[in-house]
Amino acid sequence: MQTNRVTGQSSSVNQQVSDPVRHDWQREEVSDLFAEPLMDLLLQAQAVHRQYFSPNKVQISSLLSIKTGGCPEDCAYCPQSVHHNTGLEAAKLMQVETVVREARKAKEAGATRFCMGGAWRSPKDRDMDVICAMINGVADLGMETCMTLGMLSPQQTLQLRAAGLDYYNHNIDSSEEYYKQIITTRTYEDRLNTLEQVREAGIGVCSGGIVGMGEAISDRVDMLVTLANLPEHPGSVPINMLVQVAGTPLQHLDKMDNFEFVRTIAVAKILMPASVVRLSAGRLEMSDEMQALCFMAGASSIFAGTKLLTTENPEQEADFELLRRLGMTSNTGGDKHAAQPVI
Ligand code: SAM
Ligand code: DTB
Ligand code: SF4
Repeated sequence: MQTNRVTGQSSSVNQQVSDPVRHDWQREEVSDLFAEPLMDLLLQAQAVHRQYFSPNKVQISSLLSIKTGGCPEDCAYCPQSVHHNTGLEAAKLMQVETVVREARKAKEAGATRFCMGGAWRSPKDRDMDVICAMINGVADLGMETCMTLGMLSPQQTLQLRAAGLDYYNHNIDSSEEYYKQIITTRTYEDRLNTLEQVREAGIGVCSGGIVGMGEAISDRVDMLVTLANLPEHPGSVPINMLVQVAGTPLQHLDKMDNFEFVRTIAVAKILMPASVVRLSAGRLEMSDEMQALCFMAGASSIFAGTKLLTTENPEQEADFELLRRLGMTSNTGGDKHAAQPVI
């Protein structure tokens, strides 16, 4: 057994720190990672993170719902589904100027990536020109662009690529097994097919999931193994803590153990060391200390701004104050690709 050059420790699991980026993760070894003592897991994840990223930097993204509510899909977590009575007011596709105005505000507030979300099963072909104009308008501000619009046809994927879209967000959400209990109107395979199409078109992939939906640890293992064994690791891996919205079927679930959430971030980082793991939805419910543990576990990106898509997010002042107290800085300035890995 060798001593790891980064952690100075000598377990077989710790040896993974110096492994190159892998695509052959086995469920058993990933289950073992989840079962590590928390401090060992955190140390490994932080060591892996430091091999690829500047450890005291956080990238800031900002979200905008460009088409809200009225979605025909039945995702049990989502306030935007027509199947749930959440009292959300639906809104049609926004105008390009409104979107660019919001992106400019987000840039001024320190965001380097602007993520636009549409509550669709898949976008309509007739909306694609407007969507591409949004991409152009936001890119002209010098920001990275991200869209999340549901399933895409091959032609729509190419249109997004031609418009210069940097990232497409499409979450696998959970394990294949648990997915069936959360969504019945599409399959896991549908999800993987869209991801493949996006990847093959050369658009950056942003894909992660939600924890705290009542899934077992083995579902978190399977979700992360699926992501890590894709032909390429997603460039961004958002880990969302379920936001329990009144009127959705998941509203009354018991809250998950915070440390289990931190573990999910840490394991995502160890499996996909060169990817940006994003501490995504659910931060409003998290203490400063918990968020600090998530950064320790290798999260290096957050959504800033008081709104996610339809639910609340912390005040930006509070976020900057937290980063200041932790001696961390954000990659402000709006330069494209500002959150680069260190190697
Ligand atoms: N309709 C498109 C789709 O589902 O791919 C794009 C928008 S959808 C709202 C984007 C992602 O938001 C979902 O895949 C899910 O992971 C996340 N999300 C939605 N509701 C959430 C909630 N209540 N808590 C945490 N994440 C949520
Ligand atoms: C992601 O993984 N999380 C963001 C973004 N990608 C699109 C969305 C979170 C949505 C939380 C619920 C809401 O605000 O509607
Ligand atoms: Fe629709 Fe996306 Fe919400 Fe599912 S997650 S209901 S597809 S908006």
